Amino acid sequence: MSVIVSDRRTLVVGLGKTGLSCVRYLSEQGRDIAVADSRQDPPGLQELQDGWPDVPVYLGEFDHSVLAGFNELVVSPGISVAEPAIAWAAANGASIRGDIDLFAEAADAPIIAITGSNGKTTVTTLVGEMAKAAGRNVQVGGNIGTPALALLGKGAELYVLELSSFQLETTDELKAEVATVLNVSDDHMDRYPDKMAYFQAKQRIYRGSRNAVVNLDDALSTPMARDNLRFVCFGFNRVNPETFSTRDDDQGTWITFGFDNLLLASELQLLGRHNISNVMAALALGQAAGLPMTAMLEAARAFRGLPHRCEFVRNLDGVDYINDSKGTNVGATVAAIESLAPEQGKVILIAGGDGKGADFAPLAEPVQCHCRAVVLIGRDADTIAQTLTNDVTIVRAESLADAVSEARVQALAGDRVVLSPACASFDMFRDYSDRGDQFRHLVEAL
Ligand code: UMA
Ligand code: ADP
Repeated sequence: MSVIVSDRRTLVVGLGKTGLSCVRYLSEQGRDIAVADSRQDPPGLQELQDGWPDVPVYLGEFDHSVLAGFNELVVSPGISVAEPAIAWAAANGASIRGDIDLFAEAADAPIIAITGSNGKTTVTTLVGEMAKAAGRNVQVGGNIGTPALALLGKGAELYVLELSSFQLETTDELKAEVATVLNVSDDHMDRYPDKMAYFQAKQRIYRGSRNAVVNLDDALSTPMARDNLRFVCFGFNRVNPETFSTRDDDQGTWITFGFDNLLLASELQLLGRHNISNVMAALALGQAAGLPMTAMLEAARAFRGLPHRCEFVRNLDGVDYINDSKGTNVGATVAAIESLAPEQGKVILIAGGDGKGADFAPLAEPVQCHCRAVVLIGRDADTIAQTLTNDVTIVRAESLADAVSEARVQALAGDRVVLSPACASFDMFRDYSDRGDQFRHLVEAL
């Protein structure tokens, strides 16, 4: 096969939200581009044909002879760089990049970059609220929904980016003002060969960063390479200079910085201990980026949390019903069980779905300690059941409606029914928000 490579030809791989944002950005730069998507009818096709009719599009299985004509591939996060066709192009000299890499080159204001297995969206949103409270023009995006490149050109004084491991795979050097890996627990094990590969993708967020926000309660949060990085730390019960932490006294649990009390956890509107950790992380990120403390604390007090994340739905017959549909991995569900277990009662957990290849073993102990019953739905119900002990009642349900009815039967006054599936939703629902909305409607109808 003869390969003709012109000066700089770029293939945008993927025609979802990210792909379209790359097409828009690269076209504005006057670059010679084409688009490929492995699907026959990708979501952005119509918009591409309307907006950029001259851009060539290759649909269907990636073809080596097409890829060979490009010396740069800008790959969407939904496609692994280990995908054989992408790996082939890389081995044949193409540079593999992503939208965050392009964004990093063009960004004209400091970047706060946030990754982690859990809490990304909560912390990203809260940091955005803190910056707004401080009167900054802040642009918030990335994995949270708006592609990073769509944030450019809006006069930002600060960017706040939620980044997934998928996006970080193709990010060479972000040069963030401040970056964090909030925590690491198993997720996306259907995409990575092992935990190390997932961890290494997350660690790329620190490349070229000036400040690192480090979670002292999770060793995997610490940057592997420390060159010239200033650390701001957070963690429970570690009152120290330059550290965001907590201290308990007769008024309750204080969030602290250094030796100063900042606010009481009871002033927050968020449920759960993990959300205290998220608030500490947000304060640390904001402080490292120069946001004033008073505005940050005001925003933390006002923040009501996000739907589908430990969200209170209703109390019926003395039982709280909680929607944690965004608990799509084991770490999130462990946090939900431990945070939401009532002092007097127990948790009735509704879990199950598509486990993405996860090891469910870490659920066994919290379930044993805090759950009265577990109601299982979805594809991986049996796999989860095998990891739980016999001491807790396990019930299978065919549908979410059956699961909610069954949970009501199992619950006693003082208990909490918690939907926190530890799994993705795609085997039974459109997405996690569809699952959470259906749960809320079912519970409201009880
Ligand atoms: N796909 C193909 N063939 C292709 C290209 C994509 O089959 O050639 C599939 C992917 O496997 C995936 C779907 O299409 O199933 C979407 O992939 P995409 O890369 O086109 O996704 P975008 O629409 O660009 O959305 C992406 C993020 N999606 C993913 O990483 C899968 C969005 O995060 C993000 O909001 C958006 O960019 C803007 O930055 C979503 C997500 O699920 C919410 N993220 C994962 C998570 O949070 O767990 C990582
Ligand atoms: P992400 O964007 O990383 O998925 P979210 O803020 O959307 O994070 O929360 C996802 C899930 O993780 C929810 O179930 C939420 O209750 C749980 N969660 C949030 N913060 C944490 C944390 N710090 N540790 C563990 N679980 C968390």
